[in-house]
Amino acid sequence: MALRITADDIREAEAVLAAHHQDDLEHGAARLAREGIDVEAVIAEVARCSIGAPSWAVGTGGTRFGRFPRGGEPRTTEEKVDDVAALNALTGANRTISLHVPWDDPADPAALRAHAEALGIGFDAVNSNTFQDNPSTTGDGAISYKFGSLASNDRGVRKLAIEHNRAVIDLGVALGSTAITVWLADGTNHPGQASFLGQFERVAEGLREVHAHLPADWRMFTEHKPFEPAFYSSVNNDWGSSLLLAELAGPQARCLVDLGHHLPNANIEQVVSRLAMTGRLGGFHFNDSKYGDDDLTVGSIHPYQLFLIVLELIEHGDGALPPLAYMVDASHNLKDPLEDLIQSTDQIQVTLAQALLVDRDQLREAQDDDDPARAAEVLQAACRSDVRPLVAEARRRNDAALDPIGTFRRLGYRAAVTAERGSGAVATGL
Ligand SMILES: [Mn+2]
Repeated sequence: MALRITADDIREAEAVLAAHHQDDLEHGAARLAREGIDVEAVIAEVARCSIGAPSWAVGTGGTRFGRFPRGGEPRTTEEKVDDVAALNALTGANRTISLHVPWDDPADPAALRAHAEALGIGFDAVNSNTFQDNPSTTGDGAISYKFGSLASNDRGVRKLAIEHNRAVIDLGVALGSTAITVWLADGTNHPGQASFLGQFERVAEGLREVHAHLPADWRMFTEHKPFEPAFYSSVNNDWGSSLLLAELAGPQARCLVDLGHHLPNANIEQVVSRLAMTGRLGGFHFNDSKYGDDDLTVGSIHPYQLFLIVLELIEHGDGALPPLAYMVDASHNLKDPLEDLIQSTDQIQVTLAQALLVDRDQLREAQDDDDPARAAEVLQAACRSDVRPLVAEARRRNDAALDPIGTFRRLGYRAAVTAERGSGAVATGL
C-alpha cells in the first residue's frame, strides 16, 4: 500500500498556521507593492516553478567511509515515486522524478508510469550510468568501465556504453521522459595515462552515436565535472568542454550545469550567462558546495551565489525562469533525505522569489551609468527582502504546505513508511 499525503491532511495539520499566514502575506505584500513590485506575478511564477527530484536522493547517501541508512527507505522504484509524491504534496514544486539506470531498472515501465501518473508525478531526464560495472549492463564481466566508457580504448567497451545509453533513452520513451543526462566518469588518474585528444574524440564520437538515437522532441544533456572519480583529468571537465561536446554531439544536445561541478571559486553565474548566450544551456542540478562535489543542501553554503545564478536564469528567460530541466542533485548521509529535499526546494523557491524582485530596468540603468554602488543597492534591495510569505502563498495555491518541514514531521511520514517498509530497507544507488 502506498502512503499518501493529501491536500486535506495538510490543511488539517496547518489549520492554526493558516490564519497567521494570511496576516504575514498581507503585511509583506503591502510593503512590496509600495516598492512597485507586482506581488501577484512573483507568487504566480514561484507557483509555476517545478524542480525534479532524483530517485537517488530519497535514500540515504553513502560516503567513502560508511553509510548509515535510516528507517523506511524506499525498496523499489515505485516506493521512490511514492516518496517524491509525498515531497511534492508538501512543496507543490517537485512534480517529476529523475531515474538513474541501472540503479532503477523497472521491469514494467508502463506499470511504473501508470503508478507515477496516478500520483501526479512525471518523469524527468533519465540518467545513464557507465561509471561502474554492473552485471545488468556489462554482462558477464568480460567488459569493464575501469578505464572509461565512451573514452575507452576498447571498441567493445565503447559499443556497450553507447548501447546502454540508447537503452536508457528507450526506457525514458516508455516512461514519458524527454531527456537523457550523460554524466561520464571518463578521465585519467595519472599523467600520461591517456591522450587528452584521443579520449575527447572518442567521447564526442560516442555522444554523436547516442544523439542519433534521440527521438525528435528529446534533449541530451552533457554534464561536466572537473575531477572525481578521475583525479588527474576528466574528459568533460568544464563548461567549455561540455559546450564543445554538445556542439559535436548534435543539435539536440545541451549543457547541464551542476552547481557542485566547478573548481573552487568559479564564477558559476557567469558560466550560466555564457552557456545561455550560446543557446546550449539545457539543465540545472541544484546543490551546494564548500570544497568539491559535496552535494550539500541548496543554498546552505553560498546563498548569494545562488541568488546571482537564478538572476542570470531570469535574465535568460526575460523575467521568468526559462524552460530548462531543473533538478535537485543531492545525496545526504545525515539528514532525513526527504527533509533535505524539502529544504533544498524551499531555498530554490525563496531565491527565485528574491531574484524576481530585482528591478532589472534599474539594474540596467545603473550598469549604463557605470554606477556599481547603485547596482549593488538594486540587488541588495531584492535579496534582503523577506519573501517567505509569498513562497508560502505559492505553495498554498498548489495545495501544498505553508510549512513543509514542520508538516512533514506533524504528519509522521517517516514513521509511517518505516512501519511499512521496515527499518533495514536500503534504497539502491550511491
Ligand atoms: Mn549532477
